[in-house]
Amino acid sequence: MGIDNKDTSYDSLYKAFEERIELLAKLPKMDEDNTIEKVIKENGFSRRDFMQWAGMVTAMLSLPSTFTPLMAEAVKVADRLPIIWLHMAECTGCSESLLRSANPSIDSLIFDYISLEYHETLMAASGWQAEQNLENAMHKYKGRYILMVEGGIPTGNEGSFLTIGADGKKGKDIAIDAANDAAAIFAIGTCSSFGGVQAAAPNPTGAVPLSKVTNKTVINVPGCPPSEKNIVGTLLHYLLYGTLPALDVFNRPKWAYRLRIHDLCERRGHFDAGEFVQQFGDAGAKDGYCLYKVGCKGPYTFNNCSKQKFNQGTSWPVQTGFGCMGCSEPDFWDTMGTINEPLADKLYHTTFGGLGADATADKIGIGILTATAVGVVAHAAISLIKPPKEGE
Ligand code: FSX
Ligand code: SF4
Ligand code: F3S
Repeated sequence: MGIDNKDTSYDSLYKAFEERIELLAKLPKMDEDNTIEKVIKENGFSRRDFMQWAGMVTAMLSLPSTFTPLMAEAVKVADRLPIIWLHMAECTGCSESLLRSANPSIDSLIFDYISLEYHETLMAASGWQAEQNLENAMHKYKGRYILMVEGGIPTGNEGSFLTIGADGKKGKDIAIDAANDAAAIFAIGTCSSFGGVQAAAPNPTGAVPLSKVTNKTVINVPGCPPSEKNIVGTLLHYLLYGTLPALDVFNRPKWAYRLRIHDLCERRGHFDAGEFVQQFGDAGAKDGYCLYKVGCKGPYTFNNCSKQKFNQGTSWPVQTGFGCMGCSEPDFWDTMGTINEPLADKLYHTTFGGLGADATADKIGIGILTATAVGVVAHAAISLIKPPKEGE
């Protein structure tokens, strides 16, 4: 954002956000009878809960707490932005994780409130009517809608592995058309961001990331699935700034994917002290030791799970006692396995082409290296493949 002087720039940023909210408020409300207050109240949340949530999102986006009331205002006008959500090749876990929890979080309620003009899992329409709805939404909100795509795009056999509707329209063509007229494009989940499970070797359908079929900028929000916070945060960031966020080398928003899982992990003290779970169920596992030796890929994975967690902050993979699988990294199905073994033990076909951690595999196993050295090596491997992108 080019912030030189903190106080002044926050003042001007605050003003810019206010102007943006005012502008959005002038756009037509999609459903006159709906208000965010109503949605929140009907689902058993108080205004206080809502403001606490707004404070949390404000902090997550690295904004000062004085921006909290503005965040709450921004949510109110979030229903002015029409959203088209496409499903390609995937498991629908991204939608499910966001929308189908037994106790909906405020994050998922935001999706009840915003204008999801087209979402195959949620809409009542089917068949011809559904296809018509998509065409209508793309036409009516041309250049103004946000496109969210879940799933990899099969391109093999000219894209015929994924066809939708009675006309057999190819998923690839639908995604390209929808991207052409979108104001902003978000790839939701690892499949859409990087290809995901269907792009894993031998990738029989030729599945590719969304960014490979459109020339427009795609913001990747990976994770299999991504947390509801990262999806909603990406939307609110766009809503407030009106521009795309600062991105890392894989086009992931830096505010969410800047740090490694390992950096803020609650078991990090045990890693540094050389205290590892050697096998599931052992004494170390009961004491919450580090899961590196039973396969945790936290040192190689950039995401905010260890801070933001899932299911309203209830838990996250490592807290449950199972290591991170690296699900927000490109090609993690092929490169981060075997799941229950350290990456360092893999001697072939690895993310880093045998660099860094791999070279030390046997040494870690027989305890020659200290835990700190493991950290240094892991870090070195990451630095080799992920040079930071300059500029915000
Ligand atoms: Fe992929 Fe989303 Fe994994 Fe599933 O659909 S990111 S397979 S959780 O749900 O795209
Ligand atoms: Fe946490 Fe995994 Fe790092 Fe251990 S290796 S500290 S469990 S992220
Ligand atoms: Fe995925 Fe690892 Fe987070 S497996 S959900 S990036 S802890």
